[in-house]
Amino acid sequence: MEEPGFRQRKKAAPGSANGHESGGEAKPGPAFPKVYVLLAVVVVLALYNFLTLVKNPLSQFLGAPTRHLPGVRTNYVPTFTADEAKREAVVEAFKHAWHAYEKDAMGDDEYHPISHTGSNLTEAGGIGYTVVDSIDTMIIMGLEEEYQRARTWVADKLSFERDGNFNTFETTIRVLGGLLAAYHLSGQDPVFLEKAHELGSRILPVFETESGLPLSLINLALREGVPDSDANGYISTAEASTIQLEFRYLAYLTDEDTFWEKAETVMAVLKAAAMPHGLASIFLDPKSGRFRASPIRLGSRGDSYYEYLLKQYLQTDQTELVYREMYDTAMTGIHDHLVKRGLSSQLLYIAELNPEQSQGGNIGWRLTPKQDHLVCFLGGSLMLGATTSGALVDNVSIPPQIDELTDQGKRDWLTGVELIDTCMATHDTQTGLAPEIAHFRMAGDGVDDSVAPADWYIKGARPDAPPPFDARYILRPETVESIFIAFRLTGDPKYRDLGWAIFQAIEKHCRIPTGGYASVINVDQVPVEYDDKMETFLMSETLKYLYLLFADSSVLPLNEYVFNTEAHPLPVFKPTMRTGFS
Ligand code: DMJ
Repeated sequence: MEEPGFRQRKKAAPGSANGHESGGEAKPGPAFPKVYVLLAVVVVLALYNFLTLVKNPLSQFLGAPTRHLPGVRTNYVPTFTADEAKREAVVEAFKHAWHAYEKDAMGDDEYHPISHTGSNLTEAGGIGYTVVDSIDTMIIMGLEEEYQRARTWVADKLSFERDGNFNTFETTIRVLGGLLAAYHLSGQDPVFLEKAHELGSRILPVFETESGLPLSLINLALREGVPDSDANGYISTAEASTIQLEFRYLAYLTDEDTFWEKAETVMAVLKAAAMPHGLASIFLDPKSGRFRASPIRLGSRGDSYYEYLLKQYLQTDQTELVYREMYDTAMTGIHDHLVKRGLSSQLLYIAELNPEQSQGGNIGWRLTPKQDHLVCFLGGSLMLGATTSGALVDNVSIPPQIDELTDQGKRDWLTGVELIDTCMATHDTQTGLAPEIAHFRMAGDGVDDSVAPADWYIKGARPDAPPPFDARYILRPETVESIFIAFRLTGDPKYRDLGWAIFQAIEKHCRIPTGGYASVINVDQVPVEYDDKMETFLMSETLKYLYLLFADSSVLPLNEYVFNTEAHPLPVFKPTMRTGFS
């Protein structure tokens, strides 16, 4: 019986039958006429088909896949060779971005391509935000000259002796992650590990809190953790739980267990603080180690908590089961409470829950049909989780076969495929770029039908009013990140087509002729208006994932690398120290 919602695969001839055929053709002796060979093949095939029908597991045993998962086309052979022309177009885009930055603002943390200026995160000077975030992309793209200049800057100019408050999470994912990936990909150039070790050591004081949860900010020169007064001293869940891949790999490389222990303690605190269904509010109190009453969402301040549950499990070669359990629980919670469908289009999206205090003082949860662009990382992540945490076999086929996945794996795969479709649907704008935030229609939402489309819309966007913040595209990578993973796991060329469409929209609307790329203020306005900023994740993530989408699939295989949340690839390893908690 075919499972509902799954397509029947075209029958492939079993490998053994093919073997017999070629064997028969090689030596067709007169004592064994061709007609008998043909007859035997027909009988074997008929028997095989019959057995497949009556006893599906036999097909698994024979190694003949029976059914494809939805989202996977059946009439093509996956090709994993590079699309050289498109790959080189992405390299050209990277050079256009990097050379402009290098000319106007080399060494500064951030770049403003319209005014041709750079700026730093604090008045104390820069910490290599853009340079370090970009180095591994240069190595991956084979940009030797650019890489050598960036490496020289790191060796000679990069300093963490900065008396200013830097965001713990951002510094970790961009700078520490960038240094660690550069160390690995450069063939272990010691300059990168020395800098990574120095930076990691300077960040360590943030963990000196009552709970072990980190403080949001670090004064790198004073080596002092600083609470974020803007957030009442609370830390975002994503910020606390998205430093682990980096500190764990640093511990592995340096043999200094402290780095590991601090990162792992955070995860133990989060597990103990558990909210129902594995879901997590977006703020934590570093004093008590408890969640604050705050929204539950897969967008800003929540996203990479879920991403790193899976990636910690993958980083140590699927040996730390605690992360798999936490991940599986969370994915079920997401399906039970956050996965929703748009009113008319039935587009699948991930909603948010906002806490509301009733008169009796109880907390209730109100559903908001809002999806940040950031949530689009989840499509690819779910597909990756389905083929690892949700797999029944060690090496899942490309594309996966139904019998290779657990029920949860099948569910997550389907949701991942659909979520990528939804994220692509949010690119249906005047520019072909997706907005920062999309709202989905709900029954009785009171939205004026003459203003908002029937499926999704940008809240507050009106022809006669200034564009809302939600209407921006700031060069974010999440959709192409998911598309890259989906391509690697399916080989379906449709994903290359989708990625190319996004790349072309970026080229058309974000590229500044004099150099660099800028964010656009309204994805539904042509010609666009720019915001004078080129986010560092354009070069570290968006262009890297696009490059990898069009590269030969042997480049950074997903079973050998985990990408940190800033797209810095870190190798999978087996830990040499005791790890894990329960
Ligand atoms: C990046 O810095 C990281 O991917 C982070 O986890 C979320 N946001 C940006 C890119 O959008």
